[in-house]
Amino acid sequence: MRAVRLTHWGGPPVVTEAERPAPRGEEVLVRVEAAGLCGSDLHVLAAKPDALPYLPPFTLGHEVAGRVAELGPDAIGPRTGERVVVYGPWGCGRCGRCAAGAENYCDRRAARDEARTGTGAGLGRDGGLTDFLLVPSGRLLLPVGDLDPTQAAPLSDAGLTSYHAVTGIRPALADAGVGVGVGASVVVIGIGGLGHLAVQILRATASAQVLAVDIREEAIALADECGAHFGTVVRANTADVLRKRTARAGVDAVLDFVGTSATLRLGLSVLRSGGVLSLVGSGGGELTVRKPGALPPGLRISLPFWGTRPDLEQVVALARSGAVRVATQRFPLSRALEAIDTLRSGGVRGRAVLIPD
Ligand code: FEH
Ligand code: ZN
Ligand code: ZN
Repeated sequence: MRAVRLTHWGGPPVVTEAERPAPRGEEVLVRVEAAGLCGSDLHVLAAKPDALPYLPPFTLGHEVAGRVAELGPDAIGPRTGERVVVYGPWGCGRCGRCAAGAENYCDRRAARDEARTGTGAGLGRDGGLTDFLLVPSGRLLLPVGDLDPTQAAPLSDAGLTSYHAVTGIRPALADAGVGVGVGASVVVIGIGGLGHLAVQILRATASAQVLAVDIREEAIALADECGAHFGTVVRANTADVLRKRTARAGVDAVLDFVGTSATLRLGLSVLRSGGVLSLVGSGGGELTVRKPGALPPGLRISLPFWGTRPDLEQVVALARSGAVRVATQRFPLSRALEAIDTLRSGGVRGRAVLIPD
């Protein structure tokens, strides 16, 4: 089978021939039908030696959907032939967080990082840019019924991360409704693979006004298609424009899917007191947290990471209901290297999805 692998730190992705794995014990073999590309794949490819707790070589791809092809003798969960999406954060499976389905916040993560055994498919363990993916346990598989696999795969990362981030700002949206009855407002910064899904998830699960911001006109057009109430490319007066849309002292929550110092500054400049800033994007931006200082009183800052299995069940249900639709740009697996270059150059609209051809 083919596999797009990171063979050594700083090396280019390489398409190699690999043995089809044979599942043992609880393991489950999934025939990959679709695998999304993520900005984090680019971070993995660009990482300096020892920057990440992984040991190359391994196959890339942590956003995977397919059909169960073969079960280990002790496998639990979905049966052969079922279409599934792979829950990407592979925790220890036994701590309190994992037992609650929050393997993204596994209590043993530090020890597992220390061991450099990898934290999931394509993240130190062999991932889904291949024909067959070996998954440690059926607990990491979620049936998706007849959902198109090119829709299902991006839900396991872009959709799940966006849904989890929206869950984290719900308290601020609930607080917003107290008093004069003017609805809540949320600014979504960065309408890419995650941001366009966050707009849809907000429209499907909250009554808040959704204000979209990006540097690209085509991204604002996508936000509009996804149901944003308002969208603007970033300009010098963007903070004023956004504040004026809220009919009050500012917005209740900001979802920053870019995460640079500039987007963090913009987000902070439009938040009202007691608002929530959710830093999702890995842009490396910084902000100074100090009292006394310039931050809004009562500011709540959240750094959500990926999502829980219950979150994944919810976002898959939204997709199956038609409330969430992923904008995808499809590539055959044989053109994986081209897809990675297209993502790196900012040329992907929505989410890039690779399909074994
Ligand atoms: C995964 C692993 C490490 C960093 C970031 C990520 C995200 O892409 C998961 O959504
Ligand atoms: Zn990712
Ligand atoms: Zn755990």
